[in-house]
Amino acid sequence: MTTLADRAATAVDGARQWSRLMEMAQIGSIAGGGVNRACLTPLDRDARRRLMAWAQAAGATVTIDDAANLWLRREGSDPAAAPVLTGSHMDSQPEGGRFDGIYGVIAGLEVLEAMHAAGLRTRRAIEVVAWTNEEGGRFAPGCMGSMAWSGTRRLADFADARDPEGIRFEDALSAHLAAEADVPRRPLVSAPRPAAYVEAHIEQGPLLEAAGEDIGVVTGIQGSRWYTVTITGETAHAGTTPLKLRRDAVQDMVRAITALNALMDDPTDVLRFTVGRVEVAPNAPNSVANRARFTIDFRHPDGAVLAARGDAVADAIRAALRGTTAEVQETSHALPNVFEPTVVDAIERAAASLGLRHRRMPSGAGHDAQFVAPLCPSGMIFVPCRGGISHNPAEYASPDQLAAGTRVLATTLADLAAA
Ligand code: HGY
Ligand code: MN
Ligand code: MN
Repeated sequence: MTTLADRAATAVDGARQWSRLMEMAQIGSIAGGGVNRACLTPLDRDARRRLMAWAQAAGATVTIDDAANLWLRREGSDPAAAPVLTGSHMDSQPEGGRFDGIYGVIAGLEVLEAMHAAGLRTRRAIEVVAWTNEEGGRFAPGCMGSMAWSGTRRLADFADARDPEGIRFEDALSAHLAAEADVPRRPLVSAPRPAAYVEAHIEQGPLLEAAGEDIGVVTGIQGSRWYTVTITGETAHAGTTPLKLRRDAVQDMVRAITALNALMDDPTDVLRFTVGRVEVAPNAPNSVANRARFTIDFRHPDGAVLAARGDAVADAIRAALRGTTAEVQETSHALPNVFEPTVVDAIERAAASLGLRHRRMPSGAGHDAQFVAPLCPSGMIFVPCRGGISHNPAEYASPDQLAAGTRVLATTLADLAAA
């Protein structure tokens, strides 16, 4: 006897999903086959409008909340029951790929579409969410939409975050909400909270492909701490000022990063330490820099390491400086999380029922799921991506790999929405 979950998985149309992903990939496309689609931009709004139209044609209702999180809802037979939630993000890195984030949103839409086409009605409503600013590539930190929705941080905490052009997050958000004023609004904190959350995502690492497996059943997400460091010195003439009199912000930034490399040294190569953004002022070849600003992205699966080394960042920087001063601002701090068994087990059952090769594995990348997990049973489904490449235009997953992930998602959501 085929169950509703079986019928939902069977109704998933991999070609339709691929076609939509390729259509989304045209919005902000860049050389090398990738995308540059930053949050709260006209490109982001173009992609969202396309998603809204597809969702409405599939019988879903569309709303947005005060953080511009975008919600697609398929009603269940029991209006009083808490919904089951899926989704991911639509924003990309500046030199991002065609699948990071957007796959999880399109996969959620595909499940709604499959259920609509097959005339399937689950007890619980199913909602698909596109979280605002997961990447943090424009405004740091990332995951602002899911952190504001879950109450991890107040939306107001992000107001003064600025993008590389100096635009404030609050101003970009206000302009975006005005541009989407025709879309029905829902409260940022909506009741009831979801019964469960499942996010489909490319692995962004090499393990599944190397093992010849189809599905990653994600057990948890490593912790991360982000900082913005501003070093202030004094600008001076490059030709006349003796080095011993200089307060050179660039030279001290180099000294600070060298000290951080020593602090973050890990012979086992488990720890992740990245300086990905550097800004210099006055940024002229023949003026000594009076300001150097850089970001730190530090990650580790062990909360004790994350605390010990993360708490030593500011002192390590200040001890390295020669004549400048440093402001060290921690912009986000996410503890390592372990997903509780409810959703993890459901994903594993779904992968097994579809005859897919699967493994349990942690996530090295951060995801909105880590901020949803404290509110409801959560989990993630990984699909392999070529060479583990991500945050790179060469990012790739095949139509069949993505369809397999979406069939696992459909089965899992149907299972959870019947519970
Ligand atoms: O940075 C991350 O881990 C995510 O891909 N935004
Ligand atoms: Mn992502
Ligand atoms: Mn990403």
